[in-house]
Amino acid sequence: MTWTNLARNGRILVVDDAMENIQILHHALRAEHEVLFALDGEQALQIAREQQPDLILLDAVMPGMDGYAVVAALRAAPRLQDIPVIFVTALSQPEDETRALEAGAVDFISKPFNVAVVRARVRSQLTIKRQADAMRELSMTDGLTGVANRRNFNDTVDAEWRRCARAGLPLSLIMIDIDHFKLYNDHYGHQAGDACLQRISATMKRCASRPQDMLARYGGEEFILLLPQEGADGAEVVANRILDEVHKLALPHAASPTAPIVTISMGLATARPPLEGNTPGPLIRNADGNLYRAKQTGRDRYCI
Ligand code: GH3
Ligand code: MG
Ligand code: MG
Ligand code: MG
Repeated sequence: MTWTNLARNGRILVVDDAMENIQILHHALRAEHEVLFALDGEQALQIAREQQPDLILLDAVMPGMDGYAVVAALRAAPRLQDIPVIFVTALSQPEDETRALEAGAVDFISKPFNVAVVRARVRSQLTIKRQADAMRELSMTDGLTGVANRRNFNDTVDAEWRRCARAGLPLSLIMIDIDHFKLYNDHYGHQAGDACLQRISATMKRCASRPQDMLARYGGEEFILLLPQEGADGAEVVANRILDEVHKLALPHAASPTAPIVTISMGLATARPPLEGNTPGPLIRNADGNLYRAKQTGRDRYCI
């Protein structure tokens, strides 16, 4: 099996203060999985943050931060809280197991263990993790266009707002609406309308490609682009790029009074540091108001 296949079968972090225990688990799992290891709790958290394992096998009794403290720290960290943890420990009393499950572990294996049973339990947790990941991805994605959905946008914009506020950085939004899209559907049919939404959103997505940028479908034919750490000038650069690229797409729109091709209108809004208030609500309303002006003043343009 190649390394890529191993990664596909799951990346497992083994945490134990005794190297020989790590070696036993590594030996048991390495044929099917990519195995990382840590010798104490602090190191485990650091590797978990850096490597995002799919599963953690965790010793309970370790000097310093013990397994229970590690689970508690994982459950409290937004980026780590969904990583399942199986305790693998010499402890074997019902109260040890209960305490581990209550702290947030998904399973509890007492030593000495049977290697085949460990492998089977690992596989089963990885399958559950994969399904949960797929569900989460689905719940955050718009089914038609594959871009983020509105709920995902709402969560992300709140988090980015707080991040930019803390860091003293600006945050920009571009609200986007396709021009005369009702006429497009009436003329070409709803299926062609769907295909048009897919083409336009894919094009717009390419225009804002920094990792923190997010394009979301906000409503039917309305999109919103989140540009954290971007000031007004940068947002205008992106808006001009989107206008150009949508023009270049040149999707015919014979029924449009604006142009013979599909066009879009945009409203830009930027919050300059220091970001005030706890929520980006007023900024979204500002972008929406500017989109309205872009529509009123002739469409196929952006307003600031
Ligand atoms: P304006 O230039 O003022 O934005 O005009 P418009 O016709 O685009 O605006 P309006 O809000 O009147 O119409 C939006 C249209 O978008 C109506 C609706 O049928 C269509 N629409 C919304 N969601 C979808 C979708 O998922 N697929 C398709 N094909 N059409 C959609
Ligand atoms: Mg130990
Ligand atoms: Mg429209
Ligand atoms: Mg609309």
